[in-house]
Amino acid sequence: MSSTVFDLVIRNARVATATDVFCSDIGVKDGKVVQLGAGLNQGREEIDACGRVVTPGGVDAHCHLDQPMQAPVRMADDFDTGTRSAACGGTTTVIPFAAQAKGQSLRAAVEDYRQRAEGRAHVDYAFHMIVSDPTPTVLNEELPALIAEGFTSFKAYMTYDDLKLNDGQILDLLDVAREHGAMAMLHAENAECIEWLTRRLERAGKTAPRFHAHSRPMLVEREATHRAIALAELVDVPILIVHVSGHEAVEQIRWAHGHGLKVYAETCPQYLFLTAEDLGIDDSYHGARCVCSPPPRDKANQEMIWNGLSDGLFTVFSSDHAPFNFDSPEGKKPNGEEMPFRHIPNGIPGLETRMALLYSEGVLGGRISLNRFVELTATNPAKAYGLHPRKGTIAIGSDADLVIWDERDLVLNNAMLHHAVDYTPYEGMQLRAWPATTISRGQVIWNGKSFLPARGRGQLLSCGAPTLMPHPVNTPVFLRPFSTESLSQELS
Ligand code: DUC
Ligand code: ZN
Ligand code: ZN
Repeated sequence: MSSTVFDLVIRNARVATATDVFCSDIGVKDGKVVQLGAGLNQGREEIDACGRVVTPGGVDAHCHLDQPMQAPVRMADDFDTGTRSAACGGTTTVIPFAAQAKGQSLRAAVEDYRQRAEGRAHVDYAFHMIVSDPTPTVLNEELPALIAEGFTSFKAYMTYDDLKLNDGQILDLLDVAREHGAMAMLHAENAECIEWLTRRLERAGKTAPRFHAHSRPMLVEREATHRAIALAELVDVPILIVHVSGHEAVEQIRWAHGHGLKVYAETCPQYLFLTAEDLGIDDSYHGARCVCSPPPRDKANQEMIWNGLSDGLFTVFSSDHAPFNFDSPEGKKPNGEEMPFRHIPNGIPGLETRMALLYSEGVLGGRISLNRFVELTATNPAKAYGLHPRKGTIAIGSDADLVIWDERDLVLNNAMLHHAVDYTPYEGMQLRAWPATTISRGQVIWNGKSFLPARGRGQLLSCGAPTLMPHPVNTPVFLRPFSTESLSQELS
């Protein structure tokens, strides 16, 4: 290797992986990391990291880009603006959702989504599927074939009228995940409870944005989380519960871990940095900006989520970027009209801010280690969705997807962001770090000041089987209510 001419050498890096922090140069050739060590040969291009932290590029395993919506609602970010924004925030792999509409073939949904991405992305991407219509053809033919082709994860919804599945349908899907080695992601909120509460609120004239949070209390998330865990136990398959918002769902996941069940969990910045008060303390419409599901909770629950990040409960930290403009005919306040909360598009932008928020408050705030930051934002999402070790780490042979971190004070505002959304929910927040450089497969695409477009360079990644280790049983193992082992025998 001593005669290698590198395309790029990053000198004097403080390299952080999920397990180590060490000082090294990083030699890059043909888009891959090919050498780590001191005093590497000259590269065609050189960057001096000056002792700054270098992490793997972020893997945002839960974001929504250009996902078809019911007219007139439309997502503000497509693969161009979404991946531009990701890159400027230190994320070099995104995994958005190819969503099946009811009555549509799953294959057609994936093909449509492939075309939406084609030639537009600045960073690499993979797709999860959203299965909303698990017909026999989907279960027996399309899904197994798509998993074999490298689409190895799917999301099932327990709420939203146009997406939700009943327990039997979820069991069928989990069975396919087990048989074919896919990762099943569950959106856990009880649809019936939400509808019942929503109607009551509407009858009382309580339709302002803040009542969105009243319609989805933690109980509805707790119940559905418990049910999702039970369904997965019945089928004996790992699941990943997405966007966990507070302590009631956390307790269910701790319970599952205590019983040795393979339940992984994801949380998102909105559950650390927003509360239900951001949806409004009075009936003003400003809070529509922060309407997302599950809704943000309160300060005490933020602490519970921080605890889960630091003690290993959570496996993945994603943005759940769901980009709707506030003031636009296609957004939250269409043509200036204030909508009842039921009709406000659910979701907030967060692709660009995910990494810096966690680095600032988590790492520099002393709540999590640098290793845990890397694990949550890059390594584990890559493992969960079969992209590791190509993505999510800094190792010989992995893609040279890298972030050099600038530890400096800054005030977040929407004007500095690169998404196509007209607001950020984190406007005015003090941050303590931002990516100085983002490198995607050896190419600098963000230099701390300017975005260097690489439209169409992002590749569709083929995912393998999940490679996450089972969650450590770190709470006492209780007596199991029944033996999954004997159940699996009955099922096989
Ligand atoms: N909730 C979701 O389930 N998806 C997109 C955004 C949101 O708020
Ligand atoms: Zn969801
Ligand atoms: Zn989502």
